[in-house]
Amino acid sequence: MTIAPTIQAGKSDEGTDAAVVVETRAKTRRPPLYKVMLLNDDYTPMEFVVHILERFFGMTHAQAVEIMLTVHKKGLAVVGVFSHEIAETKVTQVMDFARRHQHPLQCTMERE
Ligand code: TYC
Repeated sequence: MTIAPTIQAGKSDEGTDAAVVVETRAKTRRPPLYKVMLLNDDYTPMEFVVHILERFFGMTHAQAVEIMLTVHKKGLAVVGVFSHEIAETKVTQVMDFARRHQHPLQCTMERE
């Protein structure tokens, strides 16, 4: 957190033009992050999910296989954490791609 000094003009009844430096704590708030998750289903082919993880989430083939198997066994997995806008884009890309290939794959986001 940075400290931003502000300058306040001296009050007129002080009979001086001296400036006063006031240390003010900057109110910076980190933007919220969102988990993007893939959900398991019984129909989407494993290779298709692996392809999605490589294509939209920049995973290596080995990483993608590992995460796909986690989703397959546990029911879901977090595949990335992003700003709201990027998370929404990822969800849309995955859902559009799955729909175009007629797979029921579901991708959702949730505030961290
Ligand atoms: N359960 C699917 C199968 O056995 C594979 C799968 C994995 C589907 C991950 C969706 O998000 C998913 N073909």
